Amino acid sequence: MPEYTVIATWRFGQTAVKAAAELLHDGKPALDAAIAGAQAVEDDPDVHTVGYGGLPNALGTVQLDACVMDGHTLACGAVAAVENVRHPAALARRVMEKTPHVLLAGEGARLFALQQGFPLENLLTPETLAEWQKDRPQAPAPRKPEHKAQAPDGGEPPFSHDTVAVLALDHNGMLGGVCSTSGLAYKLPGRVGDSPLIGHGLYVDNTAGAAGATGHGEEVVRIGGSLLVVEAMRAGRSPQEACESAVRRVNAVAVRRGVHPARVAFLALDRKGRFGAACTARTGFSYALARPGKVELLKARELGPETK
Ligand code: SD4
Repeated sequence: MPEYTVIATWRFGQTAVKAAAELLHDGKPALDAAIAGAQAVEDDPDVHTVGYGGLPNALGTVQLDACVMDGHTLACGAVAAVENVRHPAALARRVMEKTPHVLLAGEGARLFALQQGFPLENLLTPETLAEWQKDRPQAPAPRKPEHKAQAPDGGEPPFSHDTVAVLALDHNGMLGGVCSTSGLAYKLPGRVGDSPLIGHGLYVDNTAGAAGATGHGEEVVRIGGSLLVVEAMRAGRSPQEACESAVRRVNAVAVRRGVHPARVAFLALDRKGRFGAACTARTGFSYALARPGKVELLKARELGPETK
């Protein structure tokens, strides 16, 4: 049997890869493992950018985005701007398995959750409520992306938005992936980023590889980020080269639009278990890796617009 491999975004990705590795170790499918990994982060109230305890939108409501994708069948499902559902990745899987659709949004996603037996709950914690009350915008206008919340790595620059993307390769050589987030803190109600959009926040295809994104969703969507990474692997680039090529594209577009610096990161995994990650300058992106017998936290290569 080939070795399993699982990678996940940010420092809290360690929680995800540990949970996913337990399933992969037992021979479970990649998608099951990736969802279990994301769910462990969704459940963590101290992660203020994913699931329960995620920072709310401008109105003080937590709206979550998530998607899942199976690399063998290209089956996929997603939910966007869903409220009161703690496990949006699991709900995205139900969209994939129980409906003819790919994406359910807002109230429709919440009603579907109810119909599927998901409990509806308040996702604000005392901490995120206090934080929102303190920083409450006067009008429901989008805040600048840089917010004074600390980066999960405790380093510069401050980030108020981080997504968990989990990419897994199982013993059968199958790839599966998940992306789950509360999106930008204090976003406009109804704002949807890259994370629930197949091809943007996540793309998984056994015939080429898997990729996930984190960072400013608008900049990821603009370039079709994760699909771009996967197609670069299909064209023969390694996962590392593919991530770097997508970051270069983000940088070039941001410079062209005069909005530099964009803060975006990609990670990628192929069926040989090769992986890679890259991010734009000063993003400080770290990611977690689990393979049999080891869990590591790695730093992604940073590329500025001037980097060749
Ligand atoms: C979004 N990409 O909603 C997500 C947020 C994120 O690091 O990943 N931040 O735009």
